[in-house]
Amino acid sequence: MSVREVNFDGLVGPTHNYSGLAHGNVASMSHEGLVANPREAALQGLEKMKSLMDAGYVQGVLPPQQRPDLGALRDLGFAGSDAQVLARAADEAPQVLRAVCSASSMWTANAATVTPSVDAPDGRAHFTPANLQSSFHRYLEPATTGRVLASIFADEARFAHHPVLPATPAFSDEGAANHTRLAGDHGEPGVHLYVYGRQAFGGDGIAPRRYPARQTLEASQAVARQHGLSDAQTVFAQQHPEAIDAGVFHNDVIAVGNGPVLLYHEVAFRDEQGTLDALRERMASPLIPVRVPVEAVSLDDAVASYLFNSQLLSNPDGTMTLVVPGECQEREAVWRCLQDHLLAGHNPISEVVVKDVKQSMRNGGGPACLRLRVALSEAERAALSGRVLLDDALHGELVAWVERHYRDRLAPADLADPALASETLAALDELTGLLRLGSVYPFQR
Ligand code: SUG
Repeated sequence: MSVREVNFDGLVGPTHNYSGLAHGNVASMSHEGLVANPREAALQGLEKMKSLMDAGYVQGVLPPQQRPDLGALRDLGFAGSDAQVLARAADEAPQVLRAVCSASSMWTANAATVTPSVDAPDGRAHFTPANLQSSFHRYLEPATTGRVLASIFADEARFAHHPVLPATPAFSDEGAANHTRLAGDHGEPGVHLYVYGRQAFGGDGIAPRRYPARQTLEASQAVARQHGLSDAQTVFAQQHPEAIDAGVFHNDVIAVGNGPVLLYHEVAFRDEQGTLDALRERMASPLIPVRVPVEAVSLDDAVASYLFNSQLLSNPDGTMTLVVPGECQEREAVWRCLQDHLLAGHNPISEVVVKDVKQSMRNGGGPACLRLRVALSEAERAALSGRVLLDDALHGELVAWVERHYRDRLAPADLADPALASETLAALDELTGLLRLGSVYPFQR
């Protein structure tokens, strides 16, 4: 087991709040204006990381971003001191202020798409930060994401970093949330399943009508091309438009795969059979599809519970553990499906672990959204820069750091408070020291 999957969770930032910024994300839209608890959000995330580390999985951590993004406000013409910039934005463009305060970088499944070294022709692991151009608040992330990834995966002999795709609708890219690598084992060559919501150029025009499709075929193809993947290693499948219109804004809200297992809802793919056939044709090991039919879990239940936004983790004995959000316990059909269909079925899933990530869930981010998976060999893990692999000491220091710096109450009206901006900068400055990341933030440069 020299190659292991490392889950890099995003640390929730001090400005975590509910601003209703994500059109098509039912949870974000319905929780707009709620008072958030950034401290609890960060501690829930750290508790998930710690418990997975304690269970023997390799756990990494990625830092939050600098918010409020005062640079973005200045680019948009707000001038003066930091306090004046914030006050003017709050007065003249409250929606813009909310966007530049979002802690959305916590959902690191959208940070980048990663190809492990075993699949790349040059034997290096490849990274492309997602452009996240679908929404203004997330479009602000890739520049810092790129710097963070370059500072952690710094060894050029082992890691390759690609430019963000052109931030325009035709190349709309939301990263690993729409990408799944399937292989018999993490160290074996894998097949890459890219799921897109719409085709920008040509195609038959079938796309969602109600909510936006955030990933294009052209973006997925460009990422695969950057990483040097061949046709024999890739499958491009269209997400079912009905699913997007029901609130499935990323494929990871309706499917999750790991190793040879693909757990998916009947309405995940526009062409279910064609997708499975294409995977089977390419995979060296037999694919293990685990299909959840509509009769077992409706699309609405899938979206409300985030059953498929679970982490599917491989265990050394070949079994798998499914880490589900607490909301799965609250929906009877979903809980029954977990017990009767998944745990009792003929598949490697042998354990269900429930995690409380409610603060993130209210913005549409479940356990799987909170992590970026990177399969790394032992030598690659040893070559990481910074102090980003979790151990007891780092966990303890991060908990203390959160307790020292985070508020336990944040309403959208608090975002204009200049004290929040200075508190955040002080916290992040300390954090880069703790994680030994160097100067990754605009205010440090
Ligand atoms: O992009 N929510 C995020 C949630 C991302 C979840 N990620 C995955 N499925 N991989 C989004 O929709 C809401 C922020 C707000 O409303 O304040 C938000 O951006």
